[in-house]
Amino acid sequence: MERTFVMIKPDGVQRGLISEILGRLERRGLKLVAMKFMQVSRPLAEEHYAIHKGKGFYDGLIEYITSGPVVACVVEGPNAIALVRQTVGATRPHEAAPGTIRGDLAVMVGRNLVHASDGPETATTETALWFTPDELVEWEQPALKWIVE
Ligand code: IDP
Ligand code: MG
Repeated sequence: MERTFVMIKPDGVQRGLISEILGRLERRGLKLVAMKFMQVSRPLAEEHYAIHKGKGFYDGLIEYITSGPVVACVVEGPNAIALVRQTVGATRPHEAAPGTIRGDLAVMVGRNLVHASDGPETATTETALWFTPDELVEWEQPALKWIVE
């Protein structure tokens, strides 16, 4: 079973879209294994977005992510990484398909509501960056037998 890291960015929290965004992932059939509501420190934001350092939007991105609380999560499921990226939609909301979170709820790349790991490597490193191993909860979800064959 695959796991991926998801974060509702400060605009999602400020706009009251936590339940809307988490609800879409929950209803899709993904299993929550970790979640916390937190203010992101500058060092954490810089490490999380290290790959974008030096790009024109980097400073604004760090300001954005540290501007208010976020909801950090890990979700699990078959092909969870691809499923979540698909449900989140394209980076630029005007290119995101209707039915996706960004395609339905956002208009600008700099306020695109949610982060999701883009591959197995980032899913692993981002999960380890945002959560300690004991924050990942092992639990049984009987309804999963109706979702995962
Ligand atoms: P992703 O979030 O879809 O994986 P990335 O290309 O990894 O997209 O970019 C990370 C984040 O940086 C985006 O979600 C967005 O918040 C921000 N970002 C990317 N490109 C731009 C831009 O051109 N202007 C402003 N912000 C940007
Ligand atoms: Mg990315």
